[in-house]
Amino acid sequence: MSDIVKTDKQILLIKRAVEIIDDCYEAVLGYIRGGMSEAEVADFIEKFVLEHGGEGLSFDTIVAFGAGGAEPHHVPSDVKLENGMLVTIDMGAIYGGYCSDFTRTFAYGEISEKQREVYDIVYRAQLLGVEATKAGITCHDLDAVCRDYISDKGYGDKFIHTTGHGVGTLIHEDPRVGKGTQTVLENNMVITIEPGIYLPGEMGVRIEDTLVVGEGKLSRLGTELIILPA
Ligand SMILES: [Mn+2]
Repeated sequence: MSDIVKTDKQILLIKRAVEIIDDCYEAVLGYIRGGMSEAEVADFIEKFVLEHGGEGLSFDTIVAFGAGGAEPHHVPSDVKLENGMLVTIDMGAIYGGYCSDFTRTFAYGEISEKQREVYDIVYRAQLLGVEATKAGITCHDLDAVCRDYISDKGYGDKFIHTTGHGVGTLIHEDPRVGKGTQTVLENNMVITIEPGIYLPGEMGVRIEDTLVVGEGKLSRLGTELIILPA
């Protein structure tokens, strides 16, 4: 595990790992089609990362269609993409020994009011968490920013993991951005903000960025809902 406060050089490596994954996500949006399986999309991601300077994946890529999105650690399967599904992709690249971590959920075709509503809640919670990521806040309080918003909207019991974690040479490092962690954020710590809502058998939404404390989120990609035509 790397030190909790990163050096400028380490941060440059993480930024490059984020750039590779931003490029990869844009490529996925151009590649994905109805009838493809989760596993096919995961294979595309691995090839893309390796062909664009990544030394490897930070962790096994998660590609989840529809109800699969309700499992935070879903393993890509032969389930096929159909109209009306939400798609969650959680992936990271390693560059110079350092990891990136990135999740987006997007819509394929026509989605329901409920899917839009759940997306909007996670979207707003994640923006609040990104805004609150500043030196001086405790990890407990930062977790509460996302958790309280989701709870106020009625989905508190469906946000079943911590808000985030440190990132470095390992994909999960200190600090744990969760309830009870009294670590105070300092500039040049690198953490994720990744709230989610999971409705078993139905759907899930997670949105994640990697951030440098004192600098903000590293991805150039926004988090507004993208709807790909079916
Ligand atoms: Mn993560």
